Amino acid sequence: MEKLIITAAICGAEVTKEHNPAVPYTVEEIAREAKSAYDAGAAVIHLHVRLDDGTPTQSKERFQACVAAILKVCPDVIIQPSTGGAVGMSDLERLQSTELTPTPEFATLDCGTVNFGGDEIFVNTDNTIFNFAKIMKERGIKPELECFDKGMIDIALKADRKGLLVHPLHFDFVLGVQMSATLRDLAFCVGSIPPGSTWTAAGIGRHEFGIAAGAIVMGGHVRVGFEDNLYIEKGVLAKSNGESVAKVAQIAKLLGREIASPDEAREILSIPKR
Ligand code: KMH
Ligand code: ZN
Repeated sequence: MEKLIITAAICGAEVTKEHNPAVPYTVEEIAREAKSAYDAGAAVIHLHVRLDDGTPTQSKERFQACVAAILKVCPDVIIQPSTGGAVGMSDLERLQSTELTPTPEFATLDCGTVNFGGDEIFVNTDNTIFNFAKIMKERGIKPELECFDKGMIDIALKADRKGLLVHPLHFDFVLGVQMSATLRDLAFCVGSIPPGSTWTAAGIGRHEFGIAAGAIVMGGHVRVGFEDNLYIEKGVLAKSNGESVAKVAQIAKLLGREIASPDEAREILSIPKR
């Protein structure tokens, strides 16, 4: 089986130090968490950034500073900035992460509107999605097609039919926000994507490691990290993102799947090395 790409979602936009004191806010903390994940086997860092007080931001300058700090300690890692940002941000605000220098090689593209808990709605209209896809294609950024529900795969395929995506496609199935975190749902998602596509699965909260194990066995890739789950086991907070990545690497080892380096991940994802 193909080597396993581990993505570490080290920060997110919703979790805070009140939830887990190791959640990074400052540039230094973000670099520390990225390095802990990289050292444990992460090839990709899914990146949100914050102001020093923890407020989520899509500021280009803040992204630029965090990317530079991460690359200093993880020189070959793939950085995947979020274009989702936080609930309520405008499209223009969110798109700042596609305007970095050098241009990111990878970024998320959220493929639909999601109920984000309580009264929160993460809005992605068709026009937003198609516009983001167009901009990412023009800038040569590989999109990770984030699907929080099964119908979002169909929206991604609509963008594909419009010629807005470059093959092979890469999907991230996020299970446990809107669609249930079951292997039945994951299998449906995997069976719904074009042949030759690659995919990652992210299980939210207590589903993180079960979904990771399922994805490892099914030949997909895995995302873990504080954005998705703050715990290493029931009732025990993870000390770092590295601890969560190391647990996935251990599961992969037990199941006989090797871990991909960043360059191997580029090859698997068809991301040209710059
Ligand atoms: N923070 C969520 C509202 C992404 O990174 O593209 C959106 C999110 C998805 O995390
Ligand atoms: Zn995210």
